[in-house]
Order: sequence, then C-alpha cells, then structure tokens
Amino acid sequence: METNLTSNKSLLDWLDEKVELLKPSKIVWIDGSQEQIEALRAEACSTGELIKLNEELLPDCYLHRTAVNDVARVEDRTLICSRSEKDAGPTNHWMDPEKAYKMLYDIAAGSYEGRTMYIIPYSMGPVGSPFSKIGIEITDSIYVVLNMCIMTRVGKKVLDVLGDSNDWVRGMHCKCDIDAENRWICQFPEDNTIISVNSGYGGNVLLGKKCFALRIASYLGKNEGWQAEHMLILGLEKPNGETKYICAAFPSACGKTNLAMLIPPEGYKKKGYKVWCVGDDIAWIRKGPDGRLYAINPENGFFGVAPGTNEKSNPNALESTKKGTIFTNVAHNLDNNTVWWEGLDKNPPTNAVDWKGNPWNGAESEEKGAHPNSRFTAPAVNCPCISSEFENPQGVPISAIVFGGRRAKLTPLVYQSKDWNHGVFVGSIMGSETTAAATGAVGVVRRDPMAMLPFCGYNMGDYWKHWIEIGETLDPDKAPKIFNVNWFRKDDEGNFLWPGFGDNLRVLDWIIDRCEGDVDAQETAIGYLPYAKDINLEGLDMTEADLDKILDVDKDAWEEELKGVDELYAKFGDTLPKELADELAKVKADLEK
Ligand code: SAT
Ligand code: MN
Repeated sequence: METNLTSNKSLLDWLDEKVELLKPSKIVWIDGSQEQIEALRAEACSTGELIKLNEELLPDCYLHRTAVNDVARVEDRTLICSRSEKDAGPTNHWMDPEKAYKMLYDIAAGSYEGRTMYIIPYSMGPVGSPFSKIGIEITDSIYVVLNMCIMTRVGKKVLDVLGDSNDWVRGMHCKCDIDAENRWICQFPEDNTIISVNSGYGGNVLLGKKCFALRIASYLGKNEGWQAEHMLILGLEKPNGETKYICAAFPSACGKTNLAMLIPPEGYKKKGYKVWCVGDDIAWIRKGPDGRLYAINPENGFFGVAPGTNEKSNPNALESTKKGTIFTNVAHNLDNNTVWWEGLDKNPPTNAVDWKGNPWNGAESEEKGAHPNSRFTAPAVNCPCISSEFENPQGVPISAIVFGGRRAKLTPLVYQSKDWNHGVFVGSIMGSETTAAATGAVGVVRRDPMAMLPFCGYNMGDYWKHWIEIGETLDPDKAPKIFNVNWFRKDDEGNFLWPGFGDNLRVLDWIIDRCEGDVDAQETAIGYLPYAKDINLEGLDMTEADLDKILDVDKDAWEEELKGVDELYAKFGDTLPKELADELAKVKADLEK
C-alpha cells in the first residue's frame, strides 16, 4: 500500500476490509494536487477512457463516452436499505440491509483485480464550514476521480479537517462489468454508507452528488435539524445593490442550471438587475443565529445537461465549459477536435463521432449526435456569474423557496402559498413530465414532491413532517415565502405560452416584491396569484390578456389533479402528516366555494 494520507483509525480499518474484498492490484490516495490530476488525465487518455480535446479552443477539456446501456440514473435499481422497510417509505425501493450487503459484496468481490483502487477524500461544502460533511469514495474509475475533483473539494486538506473523527460517509464504487442486470445503487442511511456497482454514469457513481448530498444528507438533516434539498440557489441583485436569495426545486433536466445562471432581459439589465449563481442543483439549508434560514451549495462544479445549452439559452453555462471540463456522451467533431450537441448551434459537424462512438455526419444523419442526457462537468469557478458568496462558510439568507415542474397544462405561471404549511403542501403535490435524466418513459406526468422523489433517503411522509417542524421553529416574519412556478405551459397546438429563460426574471422580480410586501395579489383556492398588470412585460411581444391565459385556476382540472394527490397521500397511511391532509381538505373546500 502506498503511504497513508491519514492515521484515522475508522477510515484505515474500513479500507483494510475493502482491500481484502476487492483485491486491487494498486492503491492510490487522491491528494488533490494538480500534478496528480495531470498524471491521471494522461493515463486515462492512454487507455482511451478520455479523449483530450483541442487545447487552444478547449484548454484542459476531455471527452468521455459511457457504455451505451449506462447513460442515466436507474431509479428502480436505486435502493434505500434502512433496517425497517417503513423507514424507506412507499416511494423508495427498499432492501433489507443484511441482504443488500451480501448481494453487493458478492457482486463486488475481487472486482478490482488488475485494477487500481483510488481513495478520494472529499468535502461537501467549503472545507471546514459548519454546514459541510466529509465523505470517502473508493473507485476503480479514473473518470470518477476526475469528475469528483471538479464536483467536490478533494484531497489531503479534507483529511486534515476529518482528523480522528468517525463522522464521514463511506462510499464504495465498483465498475465491475457495467452489467445492467447487476447494477445497483444502494444507500444505507443508518450506516452512513453508499455502495454502487456495475455503472460508470454520473449520478450513479459520483457518490458525493445525489447519493450523499441528497439521499444520505436528507436523513442526516432530519436527525440533526437541517435540510438537504434538490434546489438551485441564486442571488437577485436589485438596482439599489441589495441582493435577495432564492432557492428553487425542479426535477432533473427542467432548467435549474439555466435559471441559476439567468441573464436578465435587456430592460432589466439597463436598470442594473443582476443574477448571481450560488448553486444549480443542491442546497443544504439550516437556521442561522438571526433566526433566518441560510443555504450553502455543497458542490464545487456543475454536472449540467449539454443538449439545448447555447449562447442564447445559457451563455454562462456555455462559458463555464470552456476550460477544465469533462464532457460525457456528446458528439466529437473530428475537424477541430471539439464537441457538439443538439441545440448548441445550427451547424452540426459533418465529420464527427456520435455519443455511441460511431462515425456521424450531422448534416445527413437521422440519429442524434449527443445523448439527450449527455452532460458537462464544469468547475463552478469558471462561471462568469458565480456569486461572491459561493465559498461563504455561513451560506446565504433565503428570502423565497420556489417549487416548479414541467406542466403543459393546469399549473399557472406562478402562485404563492398562503403560509408555511400550505407551502409544504404545494411542494408535496408537485407533478412534472418526466425527462431523459432517468431511464424510463419521457413526457408522462408523475408526482415528484419537492423534486425529491428519487432522492429522499427516508420515508417521504417523515420528510414532509420534518419540513413542517422546521416551519414551527421559524418566526413567520423571518421564514422564506413559498411559491410555485411553471415555465412550460402550452397552448392546444403545443406552443409554449411563456418565453422562459432570461424572461423568467420577470417572475422572480414579482416573487421578491411579494417577499418585501411591495405588491398585491389575488387570493384563489390554490394560493395567491399575480394580477397580470404586476408582471413586467416591457420588451416582450405579449399582452396582459396573453398573460391572463397562464394565470388561471381551472376548477375542474384542479379537482381532477387533486384526485392524483389523494392517491399519492393514500400511500403514506399513518406517516402522512395531519397538517398536509388538512391543507388538502382546505384547498378542496375552497375550490367548491
Ligand atoms: O445524473 S445526476 O443525478 O447526477 C443528474 C440529475 O439527474 O439531476
Ligand atoms: Mn439534479
């Protein structure tokens, strides 16, 4: 074994066991140094695991292709292994921990033979922040190491903070044979442990992300009085220089990265509005000494969806990918050794290789060049609008929490909840049309409470209760106000009724005005809706009458929708908080009025 980077006994004992099980030929500690990263990049290029891209156009950037059967999260193979099935709840897949360990150890045994075991010490959150948590991931994939070095804070400094503590999340990743039939992503919340086998794709193997920062962390948060949420964090700077922070939860591939890096419309820009990105996917939230809620982004990079990202839709994300980025499953332009994806521009390369590794002519081929869930892994520091508070160990104070989904019909552009518990209800009934971020059918409405359906590490009924209890500890004047938005309403011909992208700032502007008590709203059964005149349409080819079409509450359609909520709630039995049953009854009664 090469020299240990720590004398932490709980860690060294755990590693001994894993070496015995996995039988690596070599062991490498990841120290976080630039020299080590360079050496690993070179090694991965020599085996074809990575392709080095044009150094002039895309310095320090690389391309990786996963196996064709391994391109998204696998929700039916993602398990919560709590001792009691009830603690995993009705929306998670569960397996008894003893049985799961046995199954996983059988699959993993000897799988590092002839391979190297990389030991990655990483911090979720700024190293040493009171919000932060430490994890160790072992992996046999250089791709995973290099992605973790972008997405998290990695290396010796993390072990120095850990010291002798036993408080760290155990993560074991084994590529094995990338066998889809034996692919499992297992969380053991009571043991602070994650085991992932037979995958090499993002959310399944970058264990700091969904597995730790959401599934394990949500469970830790429940026990320790804080929250781990699937939310972006952005700062909206007003012309007077004041910045208000918003957390927003949307399911995967619904535009969190775009919203987090939004460029204000021309008129707003002229007045001096700016948007600052603190995070694009995950927020860890806790109460600060002044009684307000504060959030940090535990990640250090963006694992964003490539298709559709372009100079117009998200110039800040595009700029973030111009150096030090790893691209996964996009097309490779052989003419200039760069990358391309659908929606980047209107000039697909003609001499290229598609995401599956086959020759591809973008001018003629019917096939896509990039997979719809192809990704970029880009360092947060590259982002032109990264917030000055990004590294703030105390986080940023939250004024508003926004829920949202992808709904062609029903849900209005924006509405505000009546109070905290009603806001928890609004989050709990979120529904969204499915996307390519997970395997399975795309475009069907499914309930996705708080955008946490695939990411809650325990019983979602208890999770809702935790939300309600957090609210009870907050002074109503200091609690964030809770909203719901829908950028995706369509007319009967399938055209979007709202321009989206930068123009979403018009809605955020109303949201902040509501938080400050600066604007009136109309009370409806589902919550407070804006008056059309109060959403600034300056510079848009849209009238107040157009806007009214997406600021409606269709009683019959909502009654139908609430039947879906009845079905969801019925699954929870006695773990459904009474407060939510009460909120549902109230909305139903108000719709009748
Ligand atoms: O694949 S990830 O889980 O990392 C990204 C996502 O689905 O949001
Ligand atoms: Mn996500």
